[in-house]
Amino acid sequence: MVCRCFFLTYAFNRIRGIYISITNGFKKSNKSDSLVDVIVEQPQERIEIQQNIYIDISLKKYWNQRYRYFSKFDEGIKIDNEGIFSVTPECIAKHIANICACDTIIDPFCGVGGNAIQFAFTCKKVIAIDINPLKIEYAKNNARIYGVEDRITFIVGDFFKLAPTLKADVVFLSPPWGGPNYIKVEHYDINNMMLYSATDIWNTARTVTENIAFYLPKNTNILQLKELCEHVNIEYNYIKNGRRKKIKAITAYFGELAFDYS
Ligand code: MGP
Ligand code: SAH
Repeated sequence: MVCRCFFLTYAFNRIRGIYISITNGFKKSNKSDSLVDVIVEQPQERIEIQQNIYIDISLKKYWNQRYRYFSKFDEGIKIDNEGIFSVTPECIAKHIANICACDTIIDPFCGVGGNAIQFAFTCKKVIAIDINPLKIEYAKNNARIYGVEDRITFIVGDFFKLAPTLKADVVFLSPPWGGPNYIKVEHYDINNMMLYSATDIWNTARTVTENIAFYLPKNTNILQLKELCEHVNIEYNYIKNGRRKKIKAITAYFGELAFDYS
């Protein structure tokens, strides 16, 4: 007989601004005569961003950098787990926005808006797309805090499906890299380690324009970028902390962006 024992408890305690929630995971019992799935309680501490918005405590190193991501963080920025480990630091987003300045730019993986907000200061029109409606809700909120909500067209959708309907001068690509573990390999394979292969993303973007900026892991296998297109300019994106410089990511520029960039 297969019996399934299912119990779920949810405890919620407040300890000095940090909340503790109890999430559940399955553990198979080692009884040979029956298959019993027991839910094991695994305490997961969470950090409260705003009322009812939390991120996992395991992402604390990103939380500690929140003002790097959004200098106006305390004015009501909304962000989630994926948002906080993926957002482009504000000074890097500003820099990329200056290089990508144009009439119409598309940010097809906009997340919580780190790049889209900065594009709104340098481009006439910004189209910000994300497949996750919550990201678009947060990106809109965050754009409002920076006073640029009205200058961005937000779309919930799948970039690969929307691409044939899009027109723009520049496409900026900041896709999911597979989470914080991207750094565990020496040479990050952009065709096999991301949710979508870089070649697929790049080929889709090229149906819109040749002017592409691609934000990628700092350990990216550079040869793979050259395989996408011989003419590419690769920029290392550093952040200064006092006298120390720390590399955060790379940006590859293609098309006229590669010619313009010096
Ligand atoms: P990181 O290397 O994971 O963390 O991310 P940290 O603490 O800045 O680096 P450390 O070396 O000091 O430990 C660096 C930056 O890469 C983040 O701020 C994001 O801008 C970007 N980034 C990281 N991830 C996991 C993603 C991702 O999945 N997608 C995108 N688009 N950007 C990411
Ligand atoms: N540059 C952003 C972070 C992007 S994170 C910032 O600075 O805030 C990558 C985003 O791509 C995630 O929010 C994820 O929801 C979105 N995404 C994943 N697949 C997608 C798809 N097929 N189409 C559009 N967005 C997608």
